[in-house]
Amino acid sequence: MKADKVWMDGKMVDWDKAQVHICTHALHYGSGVFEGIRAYETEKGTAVFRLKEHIERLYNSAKILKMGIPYPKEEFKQAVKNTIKENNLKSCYIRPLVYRGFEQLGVNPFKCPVNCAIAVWEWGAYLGEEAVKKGIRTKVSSYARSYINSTSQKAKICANYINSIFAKMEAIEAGVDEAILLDTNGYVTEGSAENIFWVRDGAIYTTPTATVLEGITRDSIIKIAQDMGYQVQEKYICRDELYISDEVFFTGTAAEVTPIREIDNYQIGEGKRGPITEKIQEKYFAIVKGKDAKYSDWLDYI
Ligand code: PPE
Repeated sequence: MKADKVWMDGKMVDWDKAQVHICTHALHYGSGVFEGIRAYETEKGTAVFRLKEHIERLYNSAKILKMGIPYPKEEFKQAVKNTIKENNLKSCYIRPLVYRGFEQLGVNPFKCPVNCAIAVWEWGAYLGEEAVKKGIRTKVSSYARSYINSTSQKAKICANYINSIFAKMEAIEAGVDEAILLDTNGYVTEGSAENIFWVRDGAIYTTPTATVLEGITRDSIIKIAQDMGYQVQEKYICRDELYISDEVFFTGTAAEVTPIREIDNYQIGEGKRGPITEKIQEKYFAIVKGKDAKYSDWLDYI
């Protein structure tokens, strides 16, 4: 993983010099917020997918963590596009980070400056090329999604990801690809870094957003599926409903649309990518690559 330049507090810095002080507040306490965005190569050049919504969520995350971002949103959006241009990347993953920097340590963050950075790099299929076509194996985690009053799931806070990291480590050591986390009441929430959808009798379901990240891919998939004529409903379910679903899939900027073929050693449907998942996946990839004019509003050309 490497690119040429990283945008740091308004300046383009060499990749190898994009460093912070060891006493950076966020490094010790996770006091930062971030975004994950993708830009895709299209016939009309590189386009960032739903940049506006991602920047909106970044500013909302910062608001929840009481950090004022010292740039207007338009300027931040332009900085994202400039960073892609500066690195000459046709398609890439984009990681904006807003974090409490170095002034002093101690839990109180208010004395520390708010620093901003944007890194971009080439990142292929999150769970592997095979995963997109064949689906992945998963397990329900023994780690519950952080209790709703212990943190904020609406904010993409760095520290939240320790919950995801525990679940992911457990999944990998159990020999599967990804974890599915339940909430503290036992209801299905999401993957370590993906929202979850399931299909039963031709209808599509996903979890309500109260206890999960308001995924931008999730929102895109709901709209796409409805436009394709499917009914999409939000529903709280227990793990057993996933076991008997016809199809299950993950969505996320990094994971895109990834089919799930196994959960806790239960085969899901035919044990491969399901037909509805495949149709939605095809549509999603066509849209992000600028091949569907109906959704051109979602693309921001650099
Ligand atoms: N839930 C969580 C917990 C999550 O981290 C993500 C994105 C999603 C749902 C899907 O959200 P969206 O990307 O807006 O559709 N996870 C990001 C980070 C992944 C990483 O490993 O880093 C991502 O997909 O970019």
